[in-house]
Amino acid sequence: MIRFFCLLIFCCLASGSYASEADSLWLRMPAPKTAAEVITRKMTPTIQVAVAELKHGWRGVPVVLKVDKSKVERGLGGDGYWIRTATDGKSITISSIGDAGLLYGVFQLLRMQQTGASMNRLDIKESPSYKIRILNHWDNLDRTIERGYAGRSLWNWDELPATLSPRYEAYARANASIGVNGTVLNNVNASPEVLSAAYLQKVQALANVFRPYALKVYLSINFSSPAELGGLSTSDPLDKNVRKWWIDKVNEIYKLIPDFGGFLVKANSEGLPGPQDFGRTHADGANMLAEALKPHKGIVMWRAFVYNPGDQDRAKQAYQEFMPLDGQFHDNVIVQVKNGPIDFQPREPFSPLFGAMKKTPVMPEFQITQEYLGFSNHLVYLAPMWKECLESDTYQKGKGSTVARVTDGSVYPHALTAMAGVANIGDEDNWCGHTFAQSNWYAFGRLAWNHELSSEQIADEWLKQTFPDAASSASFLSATEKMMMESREAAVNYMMPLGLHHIFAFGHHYGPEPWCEVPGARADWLPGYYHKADKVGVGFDRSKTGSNAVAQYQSPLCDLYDDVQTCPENLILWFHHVPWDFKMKNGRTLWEELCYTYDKGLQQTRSFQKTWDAFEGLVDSNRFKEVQRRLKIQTRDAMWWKDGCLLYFQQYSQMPIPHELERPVHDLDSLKRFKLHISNHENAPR
Ligand code: BDP
Repeated sequence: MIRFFCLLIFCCLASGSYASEADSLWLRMPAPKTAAEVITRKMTPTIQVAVAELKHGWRGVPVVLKVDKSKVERGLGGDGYWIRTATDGKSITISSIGDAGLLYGVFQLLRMQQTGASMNRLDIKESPSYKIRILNHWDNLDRTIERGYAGRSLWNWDELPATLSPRYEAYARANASIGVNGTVLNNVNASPEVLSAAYLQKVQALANVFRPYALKVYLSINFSSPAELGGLSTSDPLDKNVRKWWIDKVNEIYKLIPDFGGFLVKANSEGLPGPQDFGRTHADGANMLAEALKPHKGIVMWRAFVYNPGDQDRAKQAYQEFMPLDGQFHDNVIVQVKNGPIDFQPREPFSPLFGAMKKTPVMPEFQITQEYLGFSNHLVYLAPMWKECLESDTYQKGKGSTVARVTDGSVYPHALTAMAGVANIGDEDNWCGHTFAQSNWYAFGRLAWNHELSSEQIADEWLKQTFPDAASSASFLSATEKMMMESREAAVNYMMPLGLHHIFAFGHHYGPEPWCEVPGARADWLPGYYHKADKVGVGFDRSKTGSNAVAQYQSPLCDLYDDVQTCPENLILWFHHVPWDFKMKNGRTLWEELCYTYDKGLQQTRSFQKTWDAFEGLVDSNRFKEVQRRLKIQTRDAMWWKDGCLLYFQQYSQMPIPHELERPVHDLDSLKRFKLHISNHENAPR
């Protein structure tokens, strides 16, 4: 039952759209026998959703939803909430200054119920680590998805705006449940057409569905849109007509979508147009857009993913291009920086731009879709990887200036803070391809909400909500959590241990091809550029005597990384060209360590299979078989990686694979002849 103290704005309750799709993912709440009692003074579309969620899933004392502008709530901000049990224990109040805060509070309460948290005397105040918690969809208008491995795009542009798939609302609900409050609908390699009048109508239809869930829509734009879509003779950001074109376009967007979030921009990167085409800077380009968006409170997320072919170290380029611009961006611009200096590799050091840009807000971009981590075939839980970056100390404002703290507004008091994740969502039934890939969507949202949550806690929450039946078994919970927690390091071990990076097959980034050579291809798109294997050793020398990328890090990191003896071993080949017989800390040679680590990765995938198989019967058979099938692929791939890389590097090291390790089962020549890819996986030589 719902009681309204005052005005009744909406008389019918939320859509009742809890179709089977919506009840999937981590939102498998058993319907209560009797609907919960919810008391609210105010009704808005967002509060209506909050009420419906409680009625759908809450089994407890009446809940009071209260928009409250008093001091505590003001301190928590519009998305923050306070959940507390009444002194007599007979009700729970969720209060916030904003409707969105109430919705997040409701989802928190439901999550606690689902995960068996203690409900005694609640007194929980939360506000998010980042103001903007945003998914970046790399979805094209033809419904293909760049680096997407879970089917086609959710957005059925042909049918929009007339037909609204129920999945749109289910998507918004899933995001709201983890605190994601923004979504960029289209690929950073953007087509100008997305800004056409026809597409904006479609975008408006999606924005209308998402709005009650406090999910704002943003778009990636193509910098040449004024010329390509608008027919102007130039897209020069300092040209008067170009600036007017953007102002008009932005006004047109806000007429349709009054709460439109803003633009994401990839410019002068990988061949895309940008301000440098006209002799202007990134700041000139970003500020032009920022000015158009400013009156509407819109923002610009300007990406720092830039590098040009040439002989200099690719890892240094973003820093070189962006540092001189620090302080030149308008205050509604935020620079979006990938976690590492190259490109979402299984392990990278953090990007040196974090903390170094002090006068400009900077936001981390993580990749949820597993472009470099086995697509949707490999079980790789990514929270530990993102935490590794967030917890890295940049030392830029003394000890403790972690990536998290230099981006969340605590070290530098920027009003604009954000975290982006490149989505792994498609139209496949289970949304993400691999059931366990859903945990990465979940973990992204949870970390953007609270970057202090541990990876273990997030895994635990996700497992309990995703497998509510199986997770009541303590052994299922501890074994699958252990598997998740190990999985990222396992992937590093069987793909690119010790700081190796980018030794993937050309183009698709699935299998290993350290040998890959493509006549005429850009050097920095080929593995040899990164591993630099020769008779002496392997690895990229970025020390002072090499490319000197170490100099981009603040002391003491620059010295720590510079010295091969103090460089962390898990990054040693990132920063150094290391002789094959170099003595590692455990006494093995580099070559032996490489062999042991590849082998360890393979053994870890085998142990994942064992873990999972033990739970047959506990997990519903569809999901059980799907995960089982993918774990087999993962193990076969790990074997392929290990054999491919070790046999290839052995040509240079000329050293034996330690005899106690499993022997290779492939020949290098047969591996070289075959392109291991998701689409022809089944035909791979065994
Ligand atoms: C790389 C991807 C490419 C993206 C690019 C980007 O391979 O498809 O367009 O990043 O982030 O990782 O812009």
